[in-house]
Amino acid sequence: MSGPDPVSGNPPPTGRGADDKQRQLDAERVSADGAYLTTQQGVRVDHTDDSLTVGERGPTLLEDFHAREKITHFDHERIPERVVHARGAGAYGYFQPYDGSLGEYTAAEFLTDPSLRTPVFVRFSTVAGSRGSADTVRDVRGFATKFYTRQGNYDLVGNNMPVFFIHDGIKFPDFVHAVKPEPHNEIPQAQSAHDTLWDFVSLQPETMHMMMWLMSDRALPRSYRMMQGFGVHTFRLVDGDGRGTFVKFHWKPVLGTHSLVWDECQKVAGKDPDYNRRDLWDAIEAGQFPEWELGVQLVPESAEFDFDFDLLDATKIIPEEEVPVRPVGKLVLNQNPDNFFAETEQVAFHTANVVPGIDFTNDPLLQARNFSYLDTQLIRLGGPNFAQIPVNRPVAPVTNDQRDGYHQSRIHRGRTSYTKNSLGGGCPMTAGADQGAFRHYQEKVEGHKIRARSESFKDYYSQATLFWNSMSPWERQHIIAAFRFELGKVETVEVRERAVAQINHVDHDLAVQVAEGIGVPPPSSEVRPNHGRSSPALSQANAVTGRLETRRVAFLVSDGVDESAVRLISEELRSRGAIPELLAPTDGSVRTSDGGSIAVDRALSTMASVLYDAVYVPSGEENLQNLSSDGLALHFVAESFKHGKPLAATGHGVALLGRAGLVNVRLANEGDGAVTDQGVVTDVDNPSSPGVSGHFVHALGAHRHWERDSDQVPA
Ligand code: HDE
Repeated sequence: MSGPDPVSGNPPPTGRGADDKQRQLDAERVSADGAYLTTQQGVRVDHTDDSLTVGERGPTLLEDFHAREKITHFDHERIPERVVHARGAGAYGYFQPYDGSLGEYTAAEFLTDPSLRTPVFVRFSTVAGSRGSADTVRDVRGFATKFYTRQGNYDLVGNNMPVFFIHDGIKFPDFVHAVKPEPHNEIPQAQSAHDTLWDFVSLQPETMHMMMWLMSDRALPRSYRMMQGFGVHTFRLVDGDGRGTFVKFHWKPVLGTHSLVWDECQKVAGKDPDYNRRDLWDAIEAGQFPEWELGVQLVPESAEFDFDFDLLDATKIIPEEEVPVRPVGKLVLNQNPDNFFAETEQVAFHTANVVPGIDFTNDPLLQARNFSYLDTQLIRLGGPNFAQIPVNRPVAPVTNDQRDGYHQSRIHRGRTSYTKNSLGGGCPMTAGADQGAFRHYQEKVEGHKIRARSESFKDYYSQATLFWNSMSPWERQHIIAAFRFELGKVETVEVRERAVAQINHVDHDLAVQVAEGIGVPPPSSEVRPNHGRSSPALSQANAVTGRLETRRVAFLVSDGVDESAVRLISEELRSRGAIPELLAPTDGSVRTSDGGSIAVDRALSTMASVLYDAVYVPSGEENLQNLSSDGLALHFVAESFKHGKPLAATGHGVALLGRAGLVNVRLANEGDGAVTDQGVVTDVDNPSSPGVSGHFVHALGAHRHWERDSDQVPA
């Protein structure tokens, strides 16, 4: 791609060399196309399969520099994985503000100049699992963005939940030790459902708000592209005159916020452990670029104490109904990395990477993070020069007197590496605010040195109750089921009981239902009356957008399928950006009812319903006979139904839904045209029913259909 946009002057949106960062990376990108195999010293190699030995059966010689170098390099290929957020996936893109309106609050150019497209790298992650763990575990997701701004790198290192488990970073090692696999046997991997986590939780009531989020569907995102992001802490915007405004950052996905169900997640973890990683990669490769809107909640400093919680407490949200989220710009991810290790593994985010116009608050969790990230990266990336790794390098010029150390790759010229100097002409010079220097926000603070937490942090339950009150009926059912699952895996009865006692502070009815599911005595009475307040913005039921882009729809086909039905529905879905795939008992092609043939995308045995958003069974008498005797096809339909997914069937295909054991749902009969009930769309009379495609599109746009009562469906 080349040439700026003639109207905006912006670089083209995607492709090599598309922006300052990509141009910088291009200089580092290498390829083996047409090249000879060489040693690290550039010497060409003629043979790399046999070591240099004495005779054909003799010992290997020490002088075989090629073999030694090859093996030695291999021996050193691993670096420590991240102590948390070890498993992740990343992509490049850009951020662009909508207008200059934030200029009133911040000097940060990338947030206020609508003509600027700032290059970014974003890494999504799970928290507890190790690098090779599955994507679809119950966990928080990291959402870390590095903005390569012209004023230096700014990192917004957020999560997909707006609160955190603890108030103060000093407890972070305790929390992480509790949630990670237990130390004696390193079990369980990437799971919170075990004794040590719940032991910790039951003894640290400040975790309860976050535990509500963790037990909700937010912990099971359908896609990284369909989850919100949050900066979590209250940060500070600072204008050109040094005036501050409190700010909370939000990312809202354009495709809506959607989740999987727990049973599905567990199955996906086996069928495709790379589910979320693959989804991100495939969408970008297909040109369906993920997008989020950046929003801010702004609070004037004069209003710092107007809330019934402390703005410095990261276990609290500012309800959107109290302070609306103001949309300020768009994030687009449009390029996959070339090399996972070089880019996604070596990227180093740090909350203290700020640019003029953005500053910290005294949130004790944030303060600890400002220490931790650089510290951990010194060991993870092997020394103090990791900012020179291509993915980490700013596009802003870097000049300072920091020298030497492992992996120094720059050649600093000149005699001086100190400030002040005269021999180097006084360079590099310090800048004033007029030359774009970062000036720390001048906050007046005073107090005694103490180890104590302010009383204003100590309401542990009100917002946990707010979250519970804001959930739709189906979201509540999922939360109850999650608590029952997690605590049902806890072996120590006292820990189960203590956890239920904590839940009783959130809501009595919830605690009773959890207790009944895990065989401990339900709490006899309410300890805190439910305040009855709710925040509709917290419910995912209110985050449905009706958009179909990138939704995967399985078509169950076999010999004798009605081709016109397949074509009609697949064209309708494709026109809306969804992805139809034909699954058949074997790969290759199937014979159609009119004697033609259509290509199959995948064999049924290589896929599963849990890897699709919806399923369609087309007409064809022989197709129905084939699929009715195929356990995989019947299971596919039943499982899709159980997981609330939209289903469609036309002509003979409708009978397959009945045979798969769908219950409490109305299927079309002879003579009643297109019928839709609880996201199941059928038409017996018209194999290529336009009515079906319209209803199906609608059902798919709703994501899932939780109104179904499908507990009896065996899948
Ligand atoms: Fe992190 N966190 N964290 N964290 N965190 C790390 O940094 C830490 C916290 C988050 O994709 C580590 O380079 C402390 C909150 C993300 O590379 C480490 C505390 C939030 C990522 C670290 C927190 C996060 C990390 C591990 C409590 C959401 C992955 C390796 C004070 C707002 C970034 C590394 C990536 C990674 C420390 C709490 C988000 C050890 C001490 C709150 C998204 O430095």
